Amino acid sequence: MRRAFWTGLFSGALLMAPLLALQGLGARFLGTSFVPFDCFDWLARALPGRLVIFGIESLVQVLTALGMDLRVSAKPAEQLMALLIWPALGMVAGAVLFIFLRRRNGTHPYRLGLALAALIGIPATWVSLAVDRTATAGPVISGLWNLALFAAWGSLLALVYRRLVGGQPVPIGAEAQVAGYALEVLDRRRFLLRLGGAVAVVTVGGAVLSLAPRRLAAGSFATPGAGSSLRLPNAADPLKPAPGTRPEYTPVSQHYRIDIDTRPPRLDGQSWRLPITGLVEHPLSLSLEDLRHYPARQLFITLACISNPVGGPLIGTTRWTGVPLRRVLADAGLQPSARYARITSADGFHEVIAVDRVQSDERIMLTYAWDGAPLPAGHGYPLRVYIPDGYGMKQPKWITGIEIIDQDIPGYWVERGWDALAVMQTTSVIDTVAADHAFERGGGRLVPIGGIAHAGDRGISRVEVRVDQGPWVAAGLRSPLSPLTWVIWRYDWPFQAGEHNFTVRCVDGRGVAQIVTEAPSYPSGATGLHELKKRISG
Ligand SMILES: Nc1nc2c(c(=O)[nH]1)N[C@H]1C(S)=C(S)[C@@H](COP(=O)(O)O)O[C@H]1N2
Ligand SMILES: [Mo]
Repeated sequence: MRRAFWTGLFSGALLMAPLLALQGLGARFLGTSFVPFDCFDWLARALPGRLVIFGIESLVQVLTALGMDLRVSAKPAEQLMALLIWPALGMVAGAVLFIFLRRRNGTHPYRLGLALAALIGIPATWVSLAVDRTATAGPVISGLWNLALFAAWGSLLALVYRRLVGGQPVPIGAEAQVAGYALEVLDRRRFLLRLGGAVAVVTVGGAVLSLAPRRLAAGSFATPGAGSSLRLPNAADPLKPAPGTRPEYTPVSQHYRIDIDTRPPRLDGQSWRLPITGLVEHPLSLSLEDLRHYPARQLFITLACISNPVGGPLIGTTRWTGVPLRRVLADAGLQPSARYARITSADGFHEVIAVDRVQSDERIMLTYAWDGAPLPAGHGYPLRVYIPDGYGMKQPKWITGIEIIDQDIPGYWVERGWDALAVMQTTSVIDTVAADHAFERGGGRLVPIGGIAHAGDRGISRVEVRVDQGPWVAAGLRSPLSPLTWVIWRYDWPFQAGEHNFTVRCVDGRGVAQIVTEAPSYPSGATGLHELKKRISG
């Protein structure tokens, strides 16, 4: 019984590896739906919001504890979780199947293996077909391919049972029994070797091939931006960032990315249209070309995620190009009862913004370019919206429609308990204490300390730094790229060797001080002061 249990456990999990690899291979070369990611995305929607947030926060904590860069590691980690669910499920399924078979003396292993595969495979394939947005093959091909793979998994499991647990009829007579046993062991070994080899080859081969880079469709999202050659508006500012301060203008490739799915939806910019419907005089259906015909507006913008911990990496600055939403709405003509614009996305994300606010704020902008190039696929191609002063959770990417309605409806994350306004918290961060760049001035040695401060569209009027329990000292401020971006600050500290605690705080442009009380990001964005401990040698 114990052998049945352990063999079932291991083989159930192990055989999931080639199954996943072949599913990946199908997704890559046949364009079939990818069951593990689809099921994960479905779970993220179906499970209670609180549980999902707990999952995300735990993941962030684990990655941070491991010293990983969240901007690049969060999505792969999520995808890894989506994959690892399957060996875990395979373990349970394998153990249950083998114990069950053992109890029934191994009758009908194939029938039961297939039944188990159906129990898992049919709902999983069904979910995959229902939520998938990346498959290019039809549902029949996707469905058959994935079901066939699950069936193969179930049959192989049955085969393993027969060869490793079920046992051959034992010859009669003591000597013959020993010989028979030795033969049986040999036979098992050979089977194990062959099976292990096949599993390894299929898994590694499938994984390598399915991860091979894909050539992007011409003219879509891979165009390089203008960032490197762009002359920034504050280039002449005499205050230079302390060495080690993050780049003031974030390269798009390093801009953080947060979205609800394991993979961004891929939209075709040629056939894409923006329908503007509901309480309008003339419903519109705009192409990307139509939007580019409006006078373009460019804004330097700092975007942050409400899940960003104090001092965290989920914040970035680039140049957004688009058309003010109110210009477009004016062409649609609002009916007198129009109150809210409901923006929907290809991934099922949605948010609502008050029409009054749109009318009074030119900066609310349908955005089609970042850093002078079409939005990258992961950042919302072909269209996203910008809404000043709010966290990213209020600002849909991959927009597929705008409907004008007469009542407020909670958006995707608001439905899940996050702050309905999600106004960006005022925050300040120490990026660097550049002990290696100490320099002489006025007879003393100074160590440059620097970082960023940000307060939505409210600006920053003051940043102060404290070393240990000393006084708060004002830092110098660099003029920002725009009133909507972070501000770079710098303080040249009269150097003292030893271990020190550095703390920063700031005041927004309206004179309101940063909140000192520590709060987690859920539900309204993290608050508290950023601190850094550093040993400075003499
Ligand atoms: N359609 C859609 N839009 C979305 C999201 C999403 O999951 N789907 N995530 C939001 C969140 S929570 C944030 S922080 C920003 C992140 O934008 P970025 O990934 O381009 O940095 O997009 C917002 N817009
Ligand atoms: Mo976010």
